[in-house]
Amino acid sequence: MERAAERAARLRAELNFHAYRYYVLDEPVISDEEYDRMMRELQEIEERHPELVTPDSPTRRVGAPPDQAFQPVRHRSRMMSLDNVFNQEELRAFIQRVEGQVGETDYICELKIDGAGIALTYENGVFVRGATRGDGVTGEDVTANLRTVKSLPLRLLNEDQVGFLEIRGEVFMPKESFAELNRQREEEGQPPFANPRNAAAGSLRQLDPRVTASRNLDLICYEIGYIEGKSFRTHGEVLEQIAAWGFRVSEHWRHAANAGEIAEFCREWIERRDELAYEVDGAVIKVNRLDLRERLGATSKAPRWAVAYKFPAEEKTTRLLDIEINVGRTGALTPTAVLEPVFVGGSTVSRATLHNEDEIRRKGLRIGDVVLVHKAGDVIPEVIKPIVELRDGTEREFVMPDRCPACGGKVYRPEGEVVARCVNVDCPARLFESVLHFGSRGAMDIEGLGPATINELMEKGYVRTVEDLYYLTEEQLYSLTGFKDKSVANMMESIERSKGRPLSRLLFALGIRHVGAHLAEVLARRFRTMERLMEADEEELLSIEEVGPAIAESVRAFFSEPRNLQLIRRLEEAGVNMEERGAEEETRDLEGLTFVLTGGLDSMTREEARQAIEARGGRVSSSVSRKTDYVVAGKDPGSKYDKAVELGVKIIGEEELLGMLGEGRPPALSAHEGEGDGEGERGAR
Ligand code: 3BD
Repeated sequence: MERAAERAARLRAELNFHAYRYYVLDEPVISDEEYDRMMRELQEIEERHPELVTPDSPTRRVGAPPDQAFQPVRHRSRMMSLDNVFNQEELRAFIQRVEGQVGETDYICELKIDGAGIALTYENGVFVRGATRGDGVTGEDVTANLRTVKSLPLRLLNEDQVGFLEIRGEVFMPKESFAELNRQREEEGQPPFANPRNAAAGSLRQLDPRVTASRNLDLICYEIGYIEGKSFRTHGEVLEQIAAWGFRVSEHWRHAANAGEIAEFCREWIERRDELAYEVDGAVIKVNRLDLRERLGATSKAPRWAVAYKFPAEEKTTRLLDIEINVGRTGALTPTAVLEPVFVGGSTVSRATLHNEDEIRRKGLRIGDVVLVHKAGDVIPEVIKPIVELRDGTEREFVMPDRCPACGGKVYRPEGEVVARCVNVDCPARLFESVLHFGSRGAMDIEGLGPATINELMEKGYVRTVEDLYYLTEEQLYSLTGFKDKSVANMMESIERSKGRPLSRLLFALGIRHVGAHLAEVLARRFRTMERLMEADEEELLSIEEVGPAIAESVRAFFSEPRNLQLIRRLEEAGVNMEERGAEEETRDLEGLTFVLTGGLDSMTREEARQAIEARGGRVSSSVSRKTDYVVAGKDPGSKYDKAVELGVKIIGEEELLGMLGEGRPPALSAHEGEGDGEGERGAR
């Protein structure tokens, strides 16, 4: 027994050391076979003597799922955000501000890894807890999943009596593993992750640690969140200590004596970022001396001693293989670039909209060109320009077809407009898009009505118009690929349920030009029934604050088209609701008040909050101004919160908002009286 305990302790220590050599230093000193042999021996001992298992045992990297998923964890100290700068000038302003306060100083430059922020707790040198950043104050306990990250030390190396330690860093998925994971997911019919950051965050939130273990996550650490009984003079010393404990620290951090050296670091890595195995979206510049950091302090969210220098959107070249035409719901023909897949700005791009014919001319694109593609973070990819020097004469000019590629119908481009449209109302591509939109979540929300089903319904001739959806028979559904008792019953049930949606959803679902989800609600609230809306003349429509001439005309035109009147009649005959229910007892006690929402709410999404406020006559604007009456600050509020403080706009929390939406009266306005419409969007333009 004594011998088994000693042997297990020795194996654990050796295995942890070799994992460090292999995963952190990338310099193994024993063979894989030797490592596996030791691991098996330890597993055998632990099986025979379960009482000998310790939390830092390498056999515990993949353990049982935790009893309850993701308990909230309050961080020892707040995990702050970082302010961003986007160019050299803003960087210099940051340095000037710092040095104006504490005098000339030096800095540490790090790469900003595009991953998920985490905090790791060690007690007496042993890893006991790992949490996501969350909103910076409270994160989620993902200990079991973090244990599977091979470069995470289960026990500190060279620990000299650190009772309590919290280390912060970034969990990330290397570019290659990300691409491989997405390939696999697409094969299995799962949606790909948009970028490596989402993939890392998603992998950390798996209920089963075995899934996390399969994801090839890695970890780079950069900060001590909390430590007992040890102090440091500079950030450089901190990074060296973190590395000495056995964590992976970026191999590219650099000391910079002045602004010039910082700029040099940024310039170099903007150039060299593709050499890295992981995605970076910028550099983090930090004041080196910890005593100066203390003097500089922090705002409510971010330290004043550090800043993120965001790298410009990445640009890559690839080949423009073809230009395809997409026919939208309104018949608009949108040319789409088909690209040789290229990894840019954190994801793989193979298609990009080219907007319209004029854009293609303006950029001078030809099919077959090598083109420059640009993508920043989550924004849609864009084709910037052709590399004219690389042409070999085989490139072809693009010509907009004069016939619709879907139905062969005539394409019409009105004088002065940029958009070419298929004018055939029965065009299958238009019908497909119309049906897809009609059943989508913000519209009639017909669960299970996806693109493949719609295609088949159209091919079989069961759906020739939108309203045909409500006349489908069980027999027809049984004839669809893969439809059995349960799927047929489910589909019938979701179609039936959709009949009860309020008028606002129906108006949006109809796809009337300029009538988006918001305007549909405005119209439904005002007219309450389809009948009343259909009777409304232009003048009445124009009397609504948010309706301008273009919208009024489009609504009138829609209801004067005989085909549309037939559509509505057949929907009604099928039993589709034509009223905005609950409109009678509506209270409009928030009329004239403008709200701005920032941060996450617990009891509802921001979209639900917007709808609830609007249902009571209030307005929700996207930016804070002096005309804003209330800023509703949820969890981890953004810059709108700071703006509200600056302008003296009244800030309320979720509780108070719920009070206003319930029985309560609006709390007293401290800053100024509400005066109705602020700045912000009007109508559809
Ligand atoms: C990195 C804050 C400070 C300790 C605050 C200066 C914002 C994500 O490689 N240093 C790094 C990296 C991130 C950092 C700090 N150094 N904060 C850093 C960071 N080398 N990525 N971050 N974070 C981490 C964040 N995360 C989610 C939502 C909002 N902010």
